Amino acid sequence: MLSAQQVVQYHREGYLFPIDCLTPEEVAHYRGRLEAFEAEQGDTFGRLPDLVRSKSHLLFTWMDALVRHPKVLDAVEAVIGPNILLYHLTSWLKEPHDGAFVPWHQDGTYFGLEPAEQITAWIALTDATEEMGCVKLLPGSHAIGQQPHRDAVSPGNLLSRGQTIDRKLDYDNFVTMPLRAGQISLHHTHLVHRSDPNQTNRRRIGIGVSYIPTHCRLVNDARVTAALVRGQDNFGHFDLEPRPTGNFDAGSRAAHAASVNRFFESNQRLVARRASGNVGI
Ligand SMILES: O=C(O)CCC(=O)C(=O)O
Repeated sequence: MLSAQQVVQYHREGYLFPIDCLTPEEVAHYRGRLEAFEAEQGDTFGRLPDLVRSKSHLLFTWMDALVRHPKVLDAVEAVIGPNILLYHLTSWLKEPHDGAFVPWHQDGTYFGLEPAEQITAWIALTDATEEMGCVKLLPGSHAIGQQPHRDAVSPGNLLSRGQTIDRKLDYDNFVTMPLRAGQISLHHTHLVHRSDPNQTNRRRIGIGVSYIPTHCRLVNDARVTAALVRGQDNFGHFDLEPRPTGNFDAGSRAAHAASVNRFFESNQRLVARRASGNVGI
């Protein structure tokens, strides 16, 4: 799926885009399913609430299918090898002029994984232009390794802790990563990136999927869940997640709630260990 040159480029720059993956029919299907769910929830939910934004591959059979899309996994496999776990998933929704943004950060900050081989595939279910608030990044910044962040929750900040990198970098020299619906980008767990508000009258929808090779493990003493999406897991560092049997049915809601709670508890434990000096950064 990726050429040898593209893989070299990913390792050198910490990102790669655009990669054509979904057909227009597939984009319409997945966007349609997401918007049908939102409509069903009506005033109760409106936009996807925070918990449904996380790990929704456990809630919906169609999201489970999307994260296993062969073209997405082929691109990921070219970088991290054939045995692939899905560690986390976040739906990034920006409504017209809603002010939602993401500050400069590194994805690995609260993941607590080593080695640092986690890769995020950002799947565009709508166009994501600069005006719509696509991702911006600092090329090559993955090479600086994990940096300290401070939490800065504020209105519109889409990150769960509002975390932002606590270091002066050359923020003027960013690259903009626009995508068309159906394309994906890839970025490294340490790549410094951000995104600005959507200044258009169109929705911007991206599904950020964090994949890891099965040999990755958590550095804290928590045990969390992950989904085996390709190959086999000969390491057993994670409890494997069940695939949803329905859409937002009682069984998948229970499995989802348990996994999400364990994920955020583990993040919390990592923060505490860092505060007590137990983990480097
Ligand atoms: O979608 C966005 O605006 C931010 C995405 C992001 O931070 C990520 O995928 O890690």
